[in-house]
Amino acid sequence: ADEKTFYKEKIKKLLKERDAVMVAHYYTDPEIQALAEETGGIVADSLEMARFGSQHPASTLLVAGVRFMGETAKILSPEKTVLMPTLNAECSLDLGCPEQEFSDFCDSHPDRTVVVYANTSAAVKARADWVVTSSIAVELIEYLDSLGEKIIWAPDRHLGNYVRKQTGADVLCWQGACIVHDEFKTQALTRMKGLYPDAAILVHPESPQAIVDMADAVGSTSQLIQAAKTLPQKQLIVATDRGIFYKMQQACPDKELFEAPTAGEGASCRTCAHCPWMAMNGLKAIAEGLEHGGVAHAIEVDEALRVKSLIPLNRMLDFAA
Ligand code: CIZ
Ligand code: SF4
Repeated sequence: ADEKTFYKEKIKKLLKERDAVMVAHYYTDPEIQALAEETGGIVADSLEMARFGSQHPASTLLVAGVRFMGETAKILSPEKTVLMPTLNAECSLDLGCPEQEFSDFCDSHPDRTVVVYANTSAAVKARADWVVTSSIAVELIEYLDSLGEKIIWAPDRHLGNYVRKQTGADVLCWQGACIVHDEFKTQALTRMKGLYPDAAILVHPESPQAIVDMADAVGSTSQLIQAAKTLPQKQLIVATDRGIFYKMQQACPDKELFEAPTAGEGASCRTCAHCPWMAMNGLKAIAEGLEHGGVAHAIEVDEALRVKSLIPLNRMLDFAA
């Protein structure tokens, strides 16, 4: 506890000295989210993180999340210093969609509009017509479908399938997956629902289709927090990273939240509903990032690439506005 207090105080001091503000994702650990709130920063999904960071007057952004979130912040705010606790916080969706292979895939379907999830590298964004987050995915694909466009969707196949089903659009999916959401298991979820028959099931659409099919509410992180508030049920089984419980419990303190099960009987669970890369954003790493900056912590994006990736990102922000 003393060590935690030490680092929290140090972070508060460094944030002031550096004219920095914390931008944290819902999936970071509760104490990180609490610190972001306490110091005037924000806890949000990747769309809101991007917007908040670009509009905030601070000259330095400390992004507690994974690398693509830091990159997005830098693309939108090149004049700002963007620091991360570690540059090794990856994302299986980003890793599973390498630039060259993706570009070749797009080249072989030149008639399709390229829509990529925010969980991608700057290089993959630069190849896209649109960037999208899960909070606006269905609306955007509906809109593109109404224009008669055929879609390439990358990288998350579950979210792509979900969007296809919701909109009826012609969607060709890249076959990526989130290692956290991919682990939710239907048999175990059915058993859990048996234990809590009155509970509502809330599901992020990066989860497998069979899990989505069991849901009372499907949505992005911010949409799930909203659903938790508005659904009448007092017990909620939640299939997304358990980091979200911090803000969800704040939003509905009277409700009981359960983690959806991540492994079938006998199977071992690799991630247990918590992203190992999000978990790298600890207090010590944040303090070090703010203190040292430099190549180990500062996000840089090549200027030509930045300008290219800014186009589909701005389309997303304009569409979502
Ligand atoms: O799974 C993720 O990393 C999410 C939900 C990102 C986001 O859009 O906030
Ligand atoms: Fe990527 Fe999944 Fe981690 Fe989100 S939770 S950063 S999608 S690996």
